[in-house]
Amino acid sequence: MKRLSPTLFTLFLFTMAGGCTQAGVNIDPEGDDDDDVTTDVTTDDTTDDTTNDPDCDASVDADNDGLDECEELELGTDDNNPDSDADGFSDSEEVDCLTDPTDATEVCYACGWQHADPGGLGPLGDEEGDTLANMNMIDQCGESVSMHDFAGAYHILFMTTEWCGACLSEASELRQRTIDFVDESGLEFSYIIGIFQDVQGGVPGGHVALEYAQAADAGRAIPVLSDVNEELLRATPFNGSPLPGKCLLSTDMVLVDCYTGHGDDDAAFDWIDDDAAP
Ligand SMILES: [Ca+2]
Ligand SMILES: [Ca+2]
Ligand SMILES: [Ca+2]
Ligand SMILES: [Ca+2]
Repeated sequence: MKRLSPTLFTLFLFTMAGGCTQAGVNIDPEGDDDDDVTTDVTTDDTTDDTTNDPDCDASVDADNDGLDECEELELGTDDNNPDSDADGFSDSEEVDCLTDPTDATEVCYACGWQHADPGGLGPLGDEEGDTLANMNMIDQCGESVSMHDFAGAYHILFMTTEWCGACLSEASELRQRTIDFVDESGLEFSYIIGIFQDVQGGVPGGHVALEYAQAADAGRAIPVLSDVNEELLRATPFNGSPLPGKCLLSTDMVLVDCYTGHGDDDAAFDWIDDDAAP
């Protein structure tokens, strides 16, 4: 069940309402001898046409950023600049990753995760039925990631240490398990690997996430997060043993079911299928 992002939803409504693609039917509705159709092509004539606004052309993408003139008008972006706020991410990349393409302080995650936190998730807690705390951990791209940005999709949080060899063997299967379940169900799902101890049993540094992602062949298909602030065990019913710990997360980041040990997680996948069924 994929949700339309607020921006895309706005665009969707905008498009359904006819957008701004129609040339004016009545070229001079005010009777002021002002030929709106021709003057509005280059000026934002907000006091004149509001319903038949010819200020944009949905067939034109002059800056080749993947957004047409009308989408850019709606978003407030520059249709002659592929990166309107000059933050290094194109206007359409920012639409896809749910950041503001007109605000340079909002940028996409380097690993490509969406900023999907709807805000206000809760009530927070560490027991089943509670909403998982909005922890910050370091991902395999070296960036701090807020947990609630993974809202909107289903997840299984796979909690392990760097030193657990059997856990790494299972972690190496998680990318394929994710692909298989997504293909079969059509749902948005991913494992999230959370590492709460390094190879010496200490607090993991941020670099551990990248090393573990490489060892587990996770690429950027699965978030691999280093629990640099020691929050993970406090945020879930899992006390660190036996390994690995797992928590099924709903699309609202609720801790649905937490359990331990190796396995194929079929019960969790069945729950997701049932939850998503109409
Ligand atoms: Ca464009
Ligand atoms: Ca643009
Ligand atoms: Ca940008
Ligand atoms: Ca931005």
